[in-house]
Amino acid sequence: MIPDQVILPFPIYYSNRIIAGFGRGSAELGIPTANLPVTGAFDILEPGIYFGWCRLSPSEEKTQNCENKRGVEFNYGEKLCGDELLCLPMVMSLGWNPFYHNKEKAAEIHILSKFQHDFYGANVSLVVLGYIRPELDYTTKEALIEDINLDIERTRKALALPACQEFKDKV
Ligand code: RBF
Ligand code: MG
Repeated sequence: MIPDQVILPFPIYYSNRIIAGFGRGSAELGIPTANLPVTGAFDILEPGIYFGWCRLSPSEEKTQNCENKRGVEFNYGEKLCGDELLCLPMVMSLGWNPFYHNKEKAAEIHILSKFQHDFYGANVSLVVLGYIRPELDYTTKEALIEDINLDIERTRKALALPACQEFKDKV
């Protein structure tokens, strides 16, 4: 069968605001992710694990931009400070999370950096620079976590290359 999603050329630029996710990243996997609306390029892009750079900033627009079933508190990024506002490395999962059988395509980024507070509603600009692997199903949560840690390692190595450094601060 012909896949219904396409492979796009890198760099892929994307801007939007952070939405509420499934509440599993931090709580269940110990790997926090910031969720993004699946719009524009992410709507048509082939699912998989990607890496690139991202930048967060406080949003002037103080309206919730999504359904918020979990009732998370939106601070619109107003607590972001210091290095949290720099261009930072990120690894992105795009797709249906086969391990969790999601019904909708989700885009979520894990930023390779520590944050003092949540930043639901913050602005995010990012550039996707490369593809790592397809989304996979796993028999255990531990196996998924192990692969995510490998993705993080690969992301660090790839972003250290001059070809990727070139795009730092372009978002
Ligand atoms: N979920 C999957 O079901 N299969 C995967 O292969 C997978 N890979 C991921 C790789 C990275 C780098 C990240 C950040 C997440 C990945 N996830 C994957 C999504 C994970 O299940 C999700 O972040 C949590 O369930 C929280 O929504
Ligand atoms: Mg999340």
